[in-house]
Formats: sequence, C-alpha cells, structure tokens
Amino acid sequence: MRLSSGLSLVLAAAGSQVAAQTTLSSAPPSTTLTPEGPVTGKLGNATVVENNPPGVVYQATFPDAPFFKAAYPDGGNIKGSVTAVANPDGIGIMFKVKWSNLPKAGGPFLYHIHVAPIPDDGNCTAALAHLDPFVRGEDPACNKELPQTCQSGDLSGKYGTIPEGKDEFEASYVDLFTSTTEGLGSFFGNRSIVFHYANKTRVSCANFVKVASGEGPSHASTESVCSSTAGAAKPTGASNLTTTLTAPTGTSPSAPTHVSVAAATGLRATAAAGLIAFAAAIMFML
Ligand SMILES: [Cu+2]
Repeated sequence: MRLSSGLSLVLAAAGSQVAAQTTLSSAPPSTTLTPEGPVTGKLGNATVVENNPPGVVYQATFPDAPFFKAAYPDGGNIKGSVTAVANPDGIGIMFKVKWSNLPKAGGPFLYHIHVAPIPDDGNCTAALAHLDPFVRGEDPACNKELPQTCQSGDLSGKYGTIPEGKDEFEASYVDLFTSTTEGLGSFFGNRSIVFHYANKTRVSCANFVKVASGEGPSHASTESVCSSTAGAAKPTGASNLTTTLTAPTGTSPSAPTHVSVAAATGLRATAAAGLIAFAAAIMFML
C-alpha cells in the first residue's frame, strides 16, 4: 500500500505537470491528424485511441534463444523487452524499448507489433503480419512525419530504426494509435513484437503479457481488476510527433543509443507525464 500511495503521488504530480505545461501553451495545435496527409489505409488513416486503462502494463520480454539462429553464431539472443502503459490521460500508449546484445550485422534493425502471438515453439513466422487495423499494407514505407498514415504496429517506421554497431538500444515514446483496451483493433496486449534485420528477416520475437493490472485495491495480482470498457477510437486534433536522437559520444561499444520521442504541442506535456507514470508503474512492478 505504501508503494500504491507513492504511485498515486507520482500520478498526481504528473497530472499537475500536464496542467501547468498545457496552460503555458496557449496556441492551438498547429497540426491535425486529418485531413493532413494522404489517406493510406483502406479504412482511412489511423485514429488516436483514447480511454486507455491507466496503470495496465504490458511487456514483451525476449527469449534466451533467437528464432534466426545465424544471427547469434556463438549463442545468446537479444536481451530486453518492450514495455507499454497508457498515458495518465488515457490518450496514447507510452512505450519503453530496452534491448542489449543486439546482432552484430544486418541493421539497421526494424521492429513491429505483429497481429498474432508467438506459439510455444518460438516460431516468429507465426506472428503473421504487422498490426494494421486500417489495412494500409507495408508499402509505401511509413512516413514518420505523418504517423497516422503508417501501419499502427510499425513502431520502427514511426519512431526510428535501430542502428547497427551498437550493443544496446533504448527508446521511449508515446504512440497515439495503439491501445491497451481489449476489444479494439489497435489492442496489442494479445499480440507480439518481432525484431528484424533490415531485410525483414525475423531474428527474434516475443509476446506481450500483462504484468500490471492498473487500478484496484490490490496490485499484487496480475489478474485483471480493471474495467474492460471499450474506449472510442476517434481522431483528435493533435499530432506532429517530434523525434530527437542523441547518439553517445563515448567510444564504449555498449553505450546505448537513446531515442526520445514526444508528441508536440499539448501532448509533449502528456508524454512527460506518461514517462513519470510509466516509471512509477515499473517501480511498482519491482
Ligand atoms: Cu515485423
């Protein structure tokens, strides 16, 4: 309970930050998701998902052995995970990608949310295609300036590929088009992440599993105690994602490349709050 109280405080602080920063930005959002940009999906462009359940955390942790054995001739595999939780306001999902022991060749690497889970035998082919509820298809390639025109599951397309020649990679960003609300097409909690070579070879893959259930009197159980109310997926007038890539200047081969992506305009504050809540959620899990 002490941890719960701490989490509440952090969430409250995050909320204050949103309010404070939002009031500083009196100008209306300079861009909107629609009608800007081409319509790429058969069902339109991806829509912003609201009402994602607070505190529900999904994590995909990579296995000990790769699917594509040739990527690790000496054994081992990519280590690490992709963790996801809703922003405190429920708009968008905060992703944290943290990997090490990356393949020595084959980059820049790609990673996506794929529609199907990985079976027990670890066959990444069984993940099928990318999460693509608006039926966009893979071609042409994602334009990261217009993430709503990309496949929802194309995370490296929207937020950056992973450079070759580094041992580690970390990225944190808010994606507005994926969801932790069960029942939506953009829901990924029952799906998987696939890590690819640049040529799309499937190197390794992992299923998302729920590791925290969010609201409720007890956080000890991983069973869901949250409401499964389906949120409406609808466009809102905020986009214009910005990306900053900070490459380390040190010579250590293990120095991570850190990518920080935040939504511009009012959502930057939301993203900051999301980071705080996300950290709190992870702390809680520990
Ligand atoms: Cu993929």
